[in-house]
Amino acid sequence: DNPLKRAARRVAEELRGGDTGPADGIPGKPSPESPPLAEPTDPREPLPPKPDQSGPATVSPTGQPTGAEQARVAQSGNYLTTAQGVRLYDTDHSLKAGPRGPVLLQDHHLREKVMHFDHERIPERVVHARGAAAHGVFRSYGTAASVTKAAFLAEDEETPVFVRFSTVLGSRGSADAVRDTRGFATKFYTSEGVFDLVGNNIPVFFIQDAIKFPDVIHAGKPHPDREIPQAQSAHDTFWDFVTLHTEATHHTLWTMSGRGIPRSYRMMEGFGVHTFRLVDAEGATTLVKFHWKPRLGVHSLVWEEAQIINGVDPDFHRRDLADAIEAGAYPQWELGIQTFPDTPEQTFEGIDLLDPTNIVPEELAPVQPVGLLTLNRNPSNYFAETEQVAFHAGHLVPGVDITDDPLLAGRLFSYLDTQITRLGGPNFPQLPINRPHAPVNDMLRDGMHQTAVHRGVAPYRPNSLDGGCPFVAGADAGAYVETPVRVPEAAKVREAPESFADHFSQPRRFWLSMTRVEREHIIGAYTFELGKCYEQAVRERGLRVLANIDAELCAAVAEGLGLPAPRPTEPLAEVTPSPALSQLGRSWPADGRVVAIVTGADGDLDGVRAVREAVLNAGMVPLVVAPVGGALGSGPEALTVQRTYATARSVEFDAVLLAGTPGPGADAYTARDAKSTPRPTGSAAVDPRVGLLVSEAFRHGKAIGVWAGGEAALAGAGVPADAPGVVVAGSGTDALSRVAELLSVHRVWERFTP
Ligand code: HDD
Repeated sequence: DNPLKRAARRVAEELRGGDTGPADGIPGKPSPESPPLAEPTDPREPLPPKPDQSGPATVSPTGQPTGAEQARVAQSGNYLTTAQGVRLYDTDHSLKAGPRGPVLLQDHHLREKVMHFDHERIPERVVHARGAAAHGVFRSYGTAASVTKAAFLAEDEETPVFVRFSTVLGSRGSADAVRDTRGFATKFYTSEGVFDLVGNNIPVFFIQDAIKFPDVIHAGKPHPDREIPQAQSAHDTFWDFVTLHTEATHHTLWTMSGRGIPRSYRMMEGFGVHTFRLVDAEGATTLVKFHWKPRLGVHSLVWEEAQIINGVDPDFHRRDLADAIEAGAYPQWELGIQTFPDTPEQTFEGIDLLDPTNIVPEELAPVQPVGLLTLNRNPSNYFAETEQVAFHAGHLVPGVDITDDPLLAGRLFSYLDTQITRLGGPNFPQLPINRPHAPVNDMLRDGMHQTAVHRGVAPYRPNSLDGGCPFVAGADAGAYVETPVRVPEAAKVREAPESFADHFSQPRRFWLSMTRVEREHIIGAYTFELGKCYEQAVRERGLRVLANIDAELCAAVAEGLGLPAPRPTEPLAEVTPSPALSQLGRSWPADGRVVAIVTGADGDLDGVRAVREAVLNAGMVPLVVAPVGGALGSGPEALTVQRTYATARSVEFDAVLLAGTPGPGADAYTARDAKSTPRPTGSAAVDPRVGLLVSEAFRHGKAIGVWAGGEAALAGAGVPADAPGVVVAGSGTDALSRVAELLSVHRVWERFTP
């Protein structure tokens, strides 16, 4: 008679396909005739990989098994076994002395199962813990062959790659759309060994010397006493550090701009940050900076949208990347290089190339395209690939060398070192995702998690017992030979060069290069972040830093904080703006953009069908939003409802189309809905959830198209039908064609500037 037991019995029965109760005619609810949900009893292999997970190479050019091939090691045969391959007849019950008796210690299956589970987690990355990744291919144009002998940059060379995007500050389970720098790390499995380009979506860094990395990260991570706030910089310790340590000013300004809240990983630039040295076959060298340029343009969220996303869909960027690849909308970036003569000063137009807080404006050194990256395959297993991939700034190939940037030097130590803790020992290069596609013969032996069975008796050189193998190569046989760069004669000191002391001219250039609307967003970001600090001294110091960038920026933020605007402590630099830094002013393909088609139960169904087709044909993603789930219409013409008024939220869409929307009393908004989303007073003309969707889309600068009576929803949401970017059309397809034009510039920017 225990009610809990009764409920459990009923659930179990339902799962087995027993009496499910009345179907109520609700689409999707199992009816008594539905097939039972019982477990299949025939043994079968694991499901085959989805199309996007079985893309190109499962075997590398040199015959090394990669990706899906690896599954064979742990998943062959049809029967459940122990880790030792012994078949099991039951994995649901511990071995007991009678059904009600004590569990026996001799249950080796229980102990193995729980022991393995207890150790399933590994330490998350100390920074960049949260990430999403994809496989792809890099095709080189050959344009860099004049400055480097690197094989992967030769003409038409195709190289498999694995790219991991990440946030920096948050833990592995934190949200995607936080204000932060994004990691953009690429592993090239080249024919000459692995090359990692471990970059960010911001071309400068917070610090000029790696010895300060623990300081900047301790300041940015949550406060050590309460471990809050998670995954964000809007707190006292972060602003305390970056305002005392003014070399962080340039990077901080970038994160306060739209770059800190990207719309999608697919719409971010990537940067190698440091200056690298390319080497050609004759040994001639060129200094370069690496850039990734996204085909879809660089686009951002707006702050309110980002905050809502973090609650509504914390996996926003991860989902967007995986969905796009699964749909075949493969994201692409061009790799480009800015080149500079390798002079002893290592400066270009007065800019110190060894200072990682500097950029070189593209107007002074254009970015020259050298190849195309296409991401075309989702990982098959998050842990095995995205989590276990190990990048290292020191994974270099012949033709790519480093410079004396002191930030880079420290990274060359840190990335190897961190893997020892994270991946449990020195053999992480043997993990499938980290394996080079070039032959490996390394004389490294033993250690934790050794999986190779090495042969021979002489893992040392010179030897005669293994016939002298392995041999060392010369440069002509592809050896990595360090460039014999002359080291300046100098005393050992803990000092930075004088040129590293300019902390404000580059931030000022960035600020002056922004359009009006971008500046307003930057002002909003500083006002929010400094406004979240409790310490008055930190806020005031924040304003003093801003005064050294620009008086207008400082005054606007000071006004928001209710504090006086200080005067600059040093004269403002004379700088020429770099229009290439702005995200506005061009148009881009709208591929993969998500368009909501909102309709009522009695909306224009033919119109919805036609516009849905048109959205698909334009390479975008249509999502039909209706009062409840299931289908609209019936028979073969029926349209599947992808979002309901209850599950849709504006932030998921780049544009909204309204095909007639139910007013008050329509079947959509039931008494039950009213209990969870009370109707706000004054908007009785429209379902409040549609009203919210439309008003948010409007506030966030998104294009809105209406037809067939959708105007009522505009009025109900308080959106004027003649506002910029609001299209009232005679048909859905007309509305779409105007909306698609608006999407190519990302947002209706006029809405942000009164
Ligand atoms: Fe770093 C991870 C990018 C400076 C120490 N870093 C890491 C990742 C990216 C970057 C994208 C994630 C890689 C992945 O997806 O697995 N880091 C940068 C950039 C920097 C930079 C662009 C400056 C230009 N990093 C930097 C310094 C240090 C580190 C100065 C230490 C002195 N970074 C690490 C690390 C991480 C890491 C602790 C954490 C997990 C890992 O390496 O594998 O070693």
